[in-house]
Amino acid sequence: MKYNVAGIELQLIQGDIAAQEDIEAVVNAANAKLKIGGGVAGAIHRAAGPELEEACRELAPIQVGEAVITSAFELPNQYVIHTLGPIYGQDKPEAELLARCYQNSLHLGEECQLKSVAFPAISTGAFGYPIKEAAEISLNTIKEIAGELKKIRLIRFVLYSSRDFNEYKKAAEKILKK
Ligand code: AR6
Repeated sequence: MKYNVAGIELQLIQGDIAAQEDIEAVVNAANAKLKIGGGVAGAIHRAAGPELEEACRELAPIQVGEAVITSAFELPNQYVIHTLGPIYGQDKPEAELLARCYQNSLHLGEECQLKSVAFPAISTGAFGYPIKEAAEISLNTIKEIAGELKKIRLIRFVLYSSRDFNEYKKAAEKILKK
């Protein structure tokens, strides 16, 4: 699925965040220590190789909502942007903290002159954020800041399951087609 948000192409696909060959930076749903972990962080670190954890060491720990950038090593991308999402029901205000992950990741991408960034659905796995709410927050945040982005021309959401992909599609029809 493709949408146009203030001149930026926003794509929704079902797939693996570690297999996005045509994207400059992929976003990692990281843990505070920037260690390997499960889910997205596991897939990204396994594909990038041990040098990624090494590069992360001097940047850790990060705060909820913060984003930092490293090289992507063996991944087919140039960079990994690591962001720490809120744990649902624990880190508050959770909607604002989740929005900050997207804002800070995109602003960092912009500072690094990137044209394309791919996101997973941050916080919706181990951190328990309901996918419908998380989809709406992420798309509304992008809609709000799209006009400030001058370099980034492609934002892709890589959703792991068909259920998550369908939730994103519903949210995008509601938020981006108005
Ligand atoms: N590609 C795209 N999406 C994926 C992939 C993949 N390869 N694998 C899982 N997802 P999670 P969080 C989906 O748990 O909730 C880690 O252990 C998954 O189905 O990766 O922010 C870290 O170390 C879900 O929808 O991230 C942290 O401790 C979404 O990506 C903690 O989990 C996010 O799931 C972070 O939790």
